[in-house]
Amino acid sequence: MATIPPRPLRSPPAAAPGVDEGGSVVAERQAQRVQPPRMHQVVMLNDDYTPMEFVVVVLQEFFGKDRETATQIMLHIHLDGRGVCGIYTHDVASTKVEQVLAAAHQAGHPLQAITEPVE
Ligand code: TYC
Repeated sequence: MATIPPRPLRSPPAAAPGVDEGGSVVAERQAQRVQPPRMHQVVMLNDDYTPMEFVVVVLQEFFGKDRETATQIMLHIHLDGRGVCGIYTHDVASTKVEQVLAAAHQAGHPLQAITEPVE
């Protein structure tokens, strides 16, 4: 049975000329620049029904806040209508929102959270 020969190791093509050693026209290679991932903030919204204590526990459980910080964020949301709970990659932020909504739904509270791209 025929096997596929390994690809020969080659040095990368020179960037400047558009012609390689064999005379073929080659595409010039772009320097690769890896962008940092776009970040997303999880924003929690105020409502009139969710108990303050529930919000404080959610902020501790899902956002890793200590009790004092969680209380400050909760009071900020209560007074301002919304507040940032944390900033994450898109996947992680979406998971946090799902966790908050599931916990709120299970407890019978209308608490809402959303993600927003940062910048
Ligand atoms: N406003 C609620 C109350 O008075 C408390 C609350 C705070 C609700 C923050 C939601 O995201 C929230 N019980």
